[in-house]
Amino acid sequence: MADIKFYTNPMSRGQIVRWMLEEVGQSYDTEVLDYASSMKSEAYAKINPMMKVPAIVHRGKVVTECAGIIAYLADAFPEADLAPRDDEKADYYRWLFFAAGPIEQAVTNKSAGFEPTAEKGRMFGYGNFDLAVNTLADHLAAHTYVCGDRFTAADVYVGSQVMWGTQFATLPALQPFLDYGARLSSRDAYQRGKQIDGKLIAELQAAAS
Ligand SMILES: N[C@@H](CCC(=O)N[C@@H](CS)C(=O)NCC(=O)O)C(=O)O
Repeated sequence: MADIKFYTNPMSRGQIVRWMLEEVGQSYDTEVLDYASSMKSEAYAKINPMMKVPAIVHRGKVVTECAGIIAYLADAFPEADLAPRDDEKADYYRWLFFAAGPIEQAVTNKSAGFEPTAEKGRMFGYGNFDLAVNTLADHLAAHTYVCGDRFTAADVYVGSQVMWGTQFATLPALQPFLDYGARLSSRDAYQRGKQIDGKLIAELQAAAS
């Protein structure tokens, strides 16, 4: 049994954590949960009372929230060299939280058909969709990775948001997003994660047909 237990569904944000687990290079056990049944079971509610995936358990501690899991794994396995160095911390925390807060909210609200009025924008952490999205795009246009020249764990989260968003058109296909996505998707760990989840998706589809 591996030290890390990973609860996921291959068609979920769990893909983000899968990529990070592959970057970290530690062994982990995967438990695939079904949206309608095992994710809503009493047993899983004890792990994540939100009854959502992903979640990990490591050394008896539960971590949920993709961005939280990614930052946790980067710290727990320093040998992977994905946690920020001192001079990277400002960018690392700033953009990790920006992607998990304002960007995620801007995208999900817009996808759900809701956009705050200009006046109400003051109440929303992201202000308005275009402002939040262009702020991130401007940073990525000027930097190879979130923290500059070096890939860090923040890129797993920010990159996932960007790649997912441009692929499903919930984010505009801005050139800085496309270029950044191309840099990240050529990583071996990203490709391995995709392959594992792709195989799991195929198995689930075969079992359902
Ligand atoms: N804030 C959470 C969001 C997790 C989340 O919404 N997961 C979705 C799948 S992508 C889920 O489990 N949905 C099932 C449900 O709510 O019933 C994170 O970042 O991990």
